[in-house]
Amino acid sequence: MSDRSYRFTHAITRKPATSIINGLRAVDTGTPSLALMRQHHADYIAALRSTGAVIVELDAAEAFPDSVFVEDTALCLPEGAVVMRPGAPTRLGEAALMAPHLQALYADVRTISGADSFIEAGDILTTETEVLVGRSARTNGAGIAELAATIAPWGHKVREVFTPPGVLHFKTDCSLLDGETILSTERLDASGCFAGYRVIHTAQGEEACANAIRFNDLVLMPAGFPRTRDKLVAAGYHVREIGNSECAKLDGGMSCLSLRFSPPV
Ligand code: CIR
Repeated sequence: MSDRSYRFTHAITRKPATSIINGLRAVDTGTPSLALMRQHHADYIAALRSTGAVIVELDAAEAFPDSVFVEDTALCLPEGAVVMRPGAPTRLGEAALMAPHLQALYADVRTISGADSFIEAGDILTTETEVLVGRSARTNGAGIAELAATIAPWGHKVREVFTPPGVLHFKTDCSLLDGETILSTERLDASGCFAGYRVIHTAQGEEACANAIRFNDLVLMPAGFPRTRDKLVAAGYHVREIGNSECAKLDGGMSCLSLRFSPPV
């Protein structure tokens, strides 16, 4: 089996803006500390870089409070990139801001452009064999259909799945660990969407750590979830825990903070 769904030569990140205190959140659990978030962000970038990848660090974009969560702006595949059309009105402009950085690395950059199409890449999980897209409050049927038509010529199959009610994004509740293994909350796995994959469940009460990333040899997961960490270590993964207390106040996790890809050489 190939490993292009988790081996990457590049990542793009964006520095947190001071306006992050106005970022979107489902429940207000307090104002994030920018200083601590910057420290966590630096640890995150250092972990990505330690795998040998090139990390592009973009300047903060003050006009967009949630712009540190770059993942939602694009889907990066081996053949090309697709600029998303975020369903959160305050985030719509973030996608266009990302486009030139993708065009610098990819010859083929497409854009979701239908007036009725909405899609955020936090709802997209790319495995070795398919692209799963969760319909959510941010991602609708028109967005999924437009993405499917856009990437079909590159040989990618989209499968529509559901994001559990009250959960921000599909990947809030799951992550790819390797070509055949998914980390998932029990509530998401219960929907049957991972039939055919090996699934490792987050420990009871630790659902908030389901948003992890496999990046080359590392699995980056939020710090503070010891039972799930121990399960991943026991399964043979090289786990790196990263502080996520401040991004968590804005419903953000490990995947949201980067675009991960290997542009065609
Ligand atoms: C939002 O609500 O859009 C941000 N506060 C959090 C985005 C997290 N992104 C992600 O899960 N991919």
